[in-house]
Amino acid sequence: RPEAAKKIQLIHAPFWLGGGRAGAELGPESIVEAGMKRQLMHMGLELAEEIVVDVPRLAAEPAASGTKMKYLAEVKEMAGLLGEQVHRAAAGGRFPLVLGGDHSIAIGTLAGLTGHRGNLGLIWFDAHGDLNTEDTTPSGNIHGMALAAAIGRGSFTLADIPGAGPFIRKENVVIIGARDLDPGEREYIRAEGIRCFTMHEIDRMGIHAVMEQAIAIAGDGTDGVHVSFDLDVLDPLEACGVGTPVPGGLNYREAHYAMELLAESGLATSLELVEVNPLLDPSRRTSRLAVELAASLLGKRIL
Ligand code: Z70
Ligand code: MN
Ligand code: MN
Ligand code: MN
Repeated sequence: RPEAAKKIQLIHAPFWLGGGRAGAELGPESIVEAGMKRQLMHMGLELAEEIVVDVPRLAAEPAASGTKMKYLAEVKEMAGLLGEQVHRAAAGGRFPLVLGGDHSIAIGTLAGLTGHRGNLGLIWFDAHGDLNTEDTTPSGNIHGMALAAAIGRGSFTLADIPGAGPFIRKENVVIIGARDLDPGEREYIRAEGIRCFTMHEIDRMGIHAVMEQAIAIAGDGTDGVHVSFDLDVLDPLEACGVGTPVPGGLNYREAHYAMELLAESGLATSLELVEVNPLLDPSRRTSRLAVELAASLLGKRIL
């Protein structure tokens, strides 16, 4: 079992411009209202004073920015500000727990984490690949390019964010739960041998074997592992409050079991929960799920 209880640093990243659909900026508040702090304290975890990053919240559609990437200037600003806070938390020995926001916030989280750790592993739970570039994106939405930026693919990468460290090595990246990949993403995953456990692999191997391999890949020679959790990896029947629902995702038990295995491994050094859009889920069930999944990753057990 992992060592002493960690001190958790909650960081709100109320940003929606990377997903192009308003409502994701309400995710952090919604997740806290669903009981995140209560739950973590109940588990005996220490909480640092939470941080709300002052990200750009409104923007006119970019005029003549000369790029297909929507709101690029705002994404860069957000990533710089978020990265600073994440770096400070990690350097201070706290466990960064970042609440999004659309998935473009991962660019900020990873800028901060790589600024502190030179060799980070990355587990990317997502229905999507988020491996598009300016040239392959079908939408222009930067949340669909966040993983590409992290590994240095494309014209906009982690290197464009002040304070970022080295790119994440492709060899230490794992995608879990993919079921909606664009042609350019599929081609790249095949050509580069990116480890991608699609829903097909999860059905074939079971979530236990998938997670064992994922933990081995992300942990191989790395000095920390970041878990980037897009709630749309879950089946929309379990979590409807996401911007881009895709049928056939992880069920409640698979997702929890995956988090429990990560807790047992003691490997995860940071977590982010993204793409919660409470406007699409008046029941707030998706936000409650986010709380429960974080709790499981941080060591909550049934017995
Ligand atoms: C599509 C694109 C995406 C999240 C949707 C969708 C990407 N591949 N990512 N929702 N989290 O526009 O690039
Ligand atoms: Mn995503
Ligand atoms: Mn540092
Ligand atoms: Mn997604």
